[in-house]
Amino acid sequence: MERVYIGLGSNLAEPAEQLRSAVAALGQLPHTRLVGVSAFYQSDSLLPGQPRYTNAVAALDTDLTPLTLLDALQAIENDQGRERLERWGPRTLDLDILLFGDRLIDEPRLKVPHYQLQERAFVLYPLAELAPQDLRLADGRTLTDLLAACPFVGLERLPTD
Ligand code: PH2
Ligand code: MG
Ligand code: MG
Repeated sequence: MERVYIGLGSNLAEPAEQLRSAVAALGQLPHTRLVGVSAFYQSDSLLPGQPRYTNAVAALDTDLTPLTLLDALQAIENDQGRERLERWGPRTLDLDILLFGDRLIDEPRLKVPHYQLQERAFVLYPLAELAPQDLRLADGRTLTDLLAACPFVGLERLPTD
């Protein structure tokens, strides 16, 4: 089994509900165990003029291959009404593979680590709730280093229930 971190995001159609449904679906994936889910965080979209996003991170242990997991995540996105009209358009559900063990993956369909992991507070702070602070990326930087370079600005951590 390998530890995988998934970024969840939604800015359409009751985002928190979308994330809760997605977490339930992640818990049903074959050959996979859902290990943890962060709190939900709200923030403005990186692209102006879109509704605010709700984001979270989930930790999985899986025996699936990266591309099989990607297929399964895209099936969950589609089940929850994801329409792929424009790159970076608003979406009911976005499931991104952030980290897959310590693998570096550079395939047309999948790049891991996720390319903007380092700069995105809405990824790093929920990730830090689940991952060890000494988690190290391929460039040698730890999660602690990344957090220090990425202030907790514009994020609202929602109360957990
Ligand atoms: N995802 C995007 C574009 N902008 N902004 C926030 N706050 N959260 C996201 O997940 C997000 C975004 C495209 O994937
Ligand atoms: Mg994304
Ligand atoms: Mg995506």
